[in-house]
Amino acid sequence: MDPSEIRQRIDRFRALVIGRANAGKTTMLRRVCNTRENPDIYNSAGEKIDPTVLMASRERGEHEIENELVFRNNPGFIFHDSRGFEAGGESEFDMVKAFIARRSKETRLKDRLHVIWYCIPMDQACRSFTQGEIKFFSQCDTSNKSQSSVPVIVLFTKFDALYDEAYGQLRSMGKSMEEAEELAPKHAEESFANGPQLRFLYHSEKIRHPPKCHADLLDMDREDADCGSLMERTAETLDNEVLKQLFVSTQQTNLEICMKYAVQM
Ligand SMILES: Nc1nc2c(ncn2[C@@H]2O[C@H](COP(=O)(O)OP(=O)(O)OP(=O)(O)O)[C@@H](O)[C@H]2O)c(=O)[nH]1
Ligand SMILES: [Mg+2]
Repeated sequence: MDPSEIRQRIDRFRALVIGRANAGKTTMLRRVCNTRENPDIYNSAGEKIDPTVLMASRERGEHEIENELVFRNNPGFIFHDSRGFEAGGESEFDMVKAFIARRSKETRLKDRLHVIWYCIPMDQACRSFTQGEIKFFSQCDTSNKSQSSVPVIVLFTKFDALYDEAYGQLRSMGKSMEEAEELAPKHAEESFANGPQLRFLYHSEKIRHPPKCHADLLDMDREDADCGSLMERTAETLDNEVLKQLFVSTQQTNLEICMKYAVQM
């Protein structure tokens, strides 16, 4: 079946992006849709929202998870955006949980939530998980017995901050600037792979609902940045062939993914 036909039939691929303020959510979505523009925003009734009205409500700390964000450059995606729920954000947490529960039960595939991208930034001095993040992975069960579960993928955003740190460490170990620059990515990736974040996420008793997988995202603020790992991980986690094809159809520019998942339907 032709991808445009699939899109017409079941519409668009719906992703929920969660992450604390400044985690790099919007920047990542722009990269995914290959644009510098801001998304158009629609309320749950499908009416377009005036960005200045939205700005004012955001300044008041309101963040409407029901709103649908669509980038003109790639209308194959519908995004929902949540700033997470830091200490004390009980009602925000309940709202997100209710949204996921409802959207995962939608009978029509086009209304259903297809994936959750949970952004955890790596540019902060203290890289432990926040209370909000721990709460999500210990209390939010995104599986739904009667339908497919909604896969959660953790995105370690601003991963370049770890490269910078590794560079500093290598320099203090006596490496030249050139050597340190060359070795920094591998050094950062190895330290991270054996570090406390992944151990906690996948092996801590506190984490009852670990993510399906994770991806590292770096330099998303640069136009030539590569978000292929996010696309690959997402395609891999979708267990429904129709959905997988829909996702692939949003990736017209990503030839590698299109070829890998080009299945005869
Ligand atoms: N170094 C680096 N900076 C990044 C990266 N991604 C985003 N940033 C920067 O991080 C800042 C915040 O990015 P946003 O995309 O606005 O973050 P957000 O999560 O949407 O923030 P809110 O909408 O306020 O919740 C911006 O200054 C970006 O340029 C990255 O991969 N590396
Ligand atoms: Mg944002």
